[in-house]
Amino acid sequence: MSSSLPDDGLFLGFDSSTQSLKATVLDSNLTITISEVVNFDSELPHYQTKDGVFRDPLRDGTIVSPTLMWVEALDLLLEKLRRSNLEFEKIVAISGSGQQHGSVYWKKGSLDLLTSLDPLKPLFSQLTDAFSTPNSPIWMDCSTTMQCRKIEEAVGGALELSRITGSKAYERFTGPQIRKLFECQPKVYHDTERISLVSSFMASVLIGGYASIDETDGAGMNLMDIRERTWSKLALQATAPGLEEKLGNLAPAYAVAGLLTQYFIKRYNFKKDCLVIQWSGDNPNSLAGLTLNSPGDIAISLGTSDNIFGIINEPQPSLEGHVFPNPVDPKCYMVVLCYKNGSLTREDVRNHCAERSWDVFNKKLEETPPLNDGHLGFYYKEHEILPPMPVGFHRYLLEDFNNKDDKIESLTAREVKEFNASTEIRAIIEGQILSIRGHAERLGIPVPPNKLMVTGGASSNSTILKYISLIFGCSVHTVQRPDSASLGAALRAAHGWLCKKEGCFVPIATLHNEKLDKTSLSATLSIPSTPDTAAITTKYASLMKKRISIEDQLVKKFGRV
Ligand code: ADP
Ligand code: XUL
Repeated sequence: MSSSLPDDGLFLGFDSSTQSLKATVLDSNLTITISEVVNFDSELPHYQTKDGVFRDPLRDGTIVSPTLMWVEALDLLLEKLRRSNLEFEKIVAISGSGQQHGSVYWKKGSLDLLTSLDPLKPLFSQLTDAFSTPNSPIWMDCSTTMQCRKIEEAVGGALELSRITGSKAYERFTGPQIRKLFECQPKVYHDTERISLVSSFMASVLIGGYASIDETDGAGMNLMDIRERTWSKLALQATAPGLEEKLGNLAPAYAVAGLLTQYFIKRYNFKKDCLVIQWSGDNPNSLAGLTLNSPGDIAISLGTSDNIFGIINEPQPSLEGHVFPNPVDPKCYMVVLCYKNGSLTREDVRNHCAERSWDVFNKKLEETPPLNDGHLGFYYKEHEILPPMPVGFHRYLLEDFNNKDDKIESLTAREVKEFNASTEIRAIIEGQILSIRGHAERLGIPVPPNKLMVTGGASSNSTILKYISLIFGCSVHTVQRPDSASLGAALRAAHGWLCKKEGCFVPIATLHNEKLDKTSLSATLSIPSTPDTAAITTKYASLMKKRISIEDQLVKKFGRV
């Protein structure tokens, strides 16, 4: 079977994330030719977001983003791509990545707006009136605990919901968000003709019609049966009445969502038969962008949130983490762990302790020894998902800590009020990585993994990478550009184009083997494997167990169930 991509064709991938909209363009050798970004706070200041969101306007854990801002960002990004001399007429397929779980509520009659976009006007001015509520709840929201419990109860418990949908009910998942909207704003719910995820929303704008939700991002809703890949009747009933017709159909991530609508062809001179491949979630796109392909390969994405994902053959959903269908291989699944306190919490510590500079942060981090002389910190600037903890910082000192001692687990932890700046910096970095290792192991992810990839904004920080390598005891691979989600979307655009050309599903590895090896998208950081580094990794394993036991106690004391 030929896997050839069109010689002078280009593939465009977007990433509509929490803080920005990014684009990556690949040529037919899968080499990156252009990348651009629009930052929401600084380039669309009139929406007045901070980090792309409105935090807790109702003081109940609600976190939303203005839906129209994402549309205006698309206007702006396409103008930037035009100024970068992107040859729009060569783009044969487009796909995208969206922050997972966020939802958009299309008002009755909006399909007409979408099908009659005027190419002489920007998009945002034509979609001002398209939404039954102007703000989209996003993944950072934690206001739906009550709805989560009711949904779990209605389907027969948290484990049963997880068995069906791949996750117990989580506040940020779209089903609980929809149930809250139905309960608190019934008129808005009734005025809604279609509910999209961020991913299918952006795809809808591109095709000028409602795009399906893809089966991978659909698993982040607590509504889809992950084995059947259909809406679960039980979960639908537990969520809101008349929901199925508002959700539309599901489609595999490699399927064609539709042809690019005339609006873009006329306004930007895109190719007439340019395909729009289903958009999917950011973690699934990163999995594709990092070319993870074997069970035991894992990736750590250090973006606004920190996420860990890996490939598994058989889903074994539990009360921790999530199982999603693999977006580029319909036969298998991916597991995901999500931490809300990622980059923004690191930034907070950087701002307080390191003059707002990553260079100073790294310098101070290296002023303290590995294992931080027994200082352990738990930093929850936002309500945490993993573990379920409210906002608060907790600092401990292990009594009689002796760096030579490998019985760290048995030491007593004494709570302390504060750390000095360099201890604080090491405590957040080591703490976050130890927590990742601990929870990944609990989920059955092997440590050291077969292959460990790191991506996201903070993966450009080689000091952080060094400690990931030491704590996991293996080399760390990074991608040339920290944005694996838009890269993954561009690769999926090529994959979707190929599947369409062949008339059937084609493994994405066909592309990897022939093209990707040549493009050296990844770089590797290897810490020399010496008896000293091996000893540090062993001590970290022991410190990790101690940390997890303190964390379990914190959850018992403060945690949300
Ligand atoms: P998202 O895609 O979730 O919007 P990104 O993956 O683009 O986010 O990551 C953005 C984050 O990257 C910023 O909030 C910033 O804290 C972090 N970042 C950027 N450079 C560095 C660095 N050198 N060290 C640590 N973190 C960094
Ligand atoms: C994953 C999650 C976050 C968002 C961030 O479950 O909630 O990683 O996808 O964009």
